[in-house]
Amino acid sequence: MPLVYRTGGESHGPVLTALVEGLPAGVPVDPARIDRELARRQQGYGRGGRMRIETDRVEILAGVRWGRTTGAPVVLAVWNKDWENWRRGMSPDAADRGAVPPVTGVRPGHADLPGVLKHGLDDARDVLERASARETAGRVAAGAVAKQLLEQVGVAVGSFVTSVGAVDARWDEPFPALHERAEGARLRMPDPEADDRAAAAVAAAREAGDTLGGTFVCFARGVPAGLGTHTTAHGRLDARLGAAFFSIPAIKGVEVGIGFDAARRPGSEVHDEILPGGPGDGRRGGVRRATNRAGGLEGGITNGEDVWVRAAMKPIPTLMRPLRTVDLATGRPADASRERSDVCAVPAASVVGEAALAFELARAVVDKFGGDCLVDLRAALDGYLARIDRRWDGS
Ligand code: EPS
Repeated sequence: MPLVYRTGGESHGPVLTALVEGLPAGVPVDPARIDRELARRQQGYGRGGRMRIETDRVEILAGVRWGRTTGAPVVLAVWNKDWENWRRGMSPDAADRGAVPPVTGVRPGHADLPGVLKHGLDDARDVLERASARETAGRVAAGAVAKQLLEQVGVAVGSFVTSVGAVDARWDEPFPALHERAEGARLRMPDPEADDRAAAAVAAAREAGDTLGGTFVCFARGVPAGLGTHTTAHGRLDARLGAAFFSIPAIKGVEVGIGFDAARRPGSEVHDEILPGGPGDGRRGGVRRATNRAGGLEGGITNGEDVWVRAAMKPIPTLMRPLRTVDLATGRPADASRERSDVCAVPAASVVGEAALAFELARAVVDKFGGDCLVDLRAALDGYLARIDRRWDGS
């Protein structure tokens, strides 16, 4: 059974949910670990007032007993505190219709306009409540469970921010060190000087009623060679990662490894030379690479190097100094609607990206090594690693 997740819930509804299906039985699930990921998603300089209202915590409703998965679907809930202020505005009861005014100043860059056109609506709130990146709390909860599965097979996931607006960070060290430094930074930048300049840029954008996007890197270490496949279009792991990252709200670009930069260089400066390996290189099939520009993927298959993806987030479309739009109700020129929002959510997006990467890798692990129970999965992994590591000794 494939590992999949689905989310439900609105930004100002009672709850955000995630249902994770296809997890092997026996995976340790610690709710405190999920809460830690939810808290990381709430951080970052430039978040709006909502993050002061919410303290996201998971409630596990199904599929986990005495700290371990049972093999049944895992159902996760993150309750919205702000729901108290929206009981009638977001009520399912027809009697509450009209309790809050409709949103008609559709925002350029948001799902507002295409959403109302597509679904035949006249209030953009019916769209924005679901399009809101608040939904990513559910994804991060699901990703936190995937991370706990990955940990059981020796895979760790991290991230850091590489740019905010026009401010670029330096990131020329091993990924784990960059991740560690990002954890303490205001904008998850591993370069303290750039982090300061980025914070100043966010403050200036706020002052100007504007917003800022940026780029971030997500990586996974300890990934065994052989996840994904070259044999089908949909099974190529880079295709799956691309879809997963593009599904994060506001993501407009995704690169695997050096991505677009590879197109500018000759092959000799792109491809990662294969060298004899040493102790600890078993997950790479007993070899190692001189570089990792491919982002750990060749032919849609992991090669045992760190898998790394870089994504570009556009600036959030809710501007306090609004852009021009056409009012849905009148058809007349108007200012785009304004509501409480973030000036910059790139640090949060990088945490959401970790969840996306973790989930796709967990899915690929379950695809390859089996999803009924963790004991069988690990036995299959161990047997496989022994085989790829033994290739050179003739056995
Ligand atoms: C978000 C919660 C939202 C926004 C943001 C992400 O809270 P509210 O809309 O109540 O202020 O801060 O949503 C958007 C950027 C958006 O475009 O909708 C969250 O929990 O991440």
